[in-house]
Amino acid sequence: MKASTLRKYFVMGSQNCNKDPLSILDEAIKAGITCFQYREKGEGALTGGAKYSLGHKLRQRCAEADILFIVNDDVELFDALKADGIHVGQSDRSVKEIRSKYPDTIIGLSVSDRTELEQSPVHLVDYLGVGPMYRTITKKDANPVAGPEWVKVVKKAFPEVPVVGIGGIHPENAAEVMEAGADGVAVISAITHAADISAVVQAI
Ligand code: 3NM
Repeated sequence: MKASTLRKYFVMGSQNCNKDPLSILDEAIKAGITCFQYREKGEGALTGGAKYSLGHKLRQRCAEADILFIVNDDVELFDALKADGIHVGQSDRSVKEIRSKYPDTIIGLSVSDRTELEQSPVHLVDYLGVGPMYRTITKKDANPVAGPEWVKVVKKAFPEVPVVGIGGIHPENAAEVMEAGADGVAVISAITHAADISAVVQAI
């Protein structure tokens, strides 16, 4: 994948939204996001048919706009929606297993510290999600803040692998993450809770 595709990476599930997720995605696409991840997870998240149904609509919107559509964690949903890729955390399905079944799909992996990085099959993934950059209230079980320094460490260890920072990123601190060497920034609440989505996406 082209690293520049990660530049403005919007992550969202219905549990992050206080208005219609489809209209939020539409506004974000119009404003210039470069990648989208459907992350229906945590308190209040949809399950089963409702999760699929929203995913299907979001997937269609991304296909129409030619925006990469990534599914978080749920391999069956990724398959059913014919998503462009899947993003997994350390305790989700194994990267090796996913790669052997889907040789050509985009796989993203979250890494939060050196031990995770050392133990990860980085050669099998297309990009790394590194965080949390800053304090986040969106992910209740987030690891301790690693900060933009963590981007530098990961980029030094794997200069060829695209890296996207995540966690507490908003227009005022996004540049710091990019200056640390990230290829992009991934945000949830900065966009889902924005009074003016277009302004926030452009400012990022
Ligand atoms: N992963 P917000 S932090 C989904 O550190 C997620 O791996 C993280 O939400 C990690 O942009 C996080 O609202 C939540 O802070 C990001």
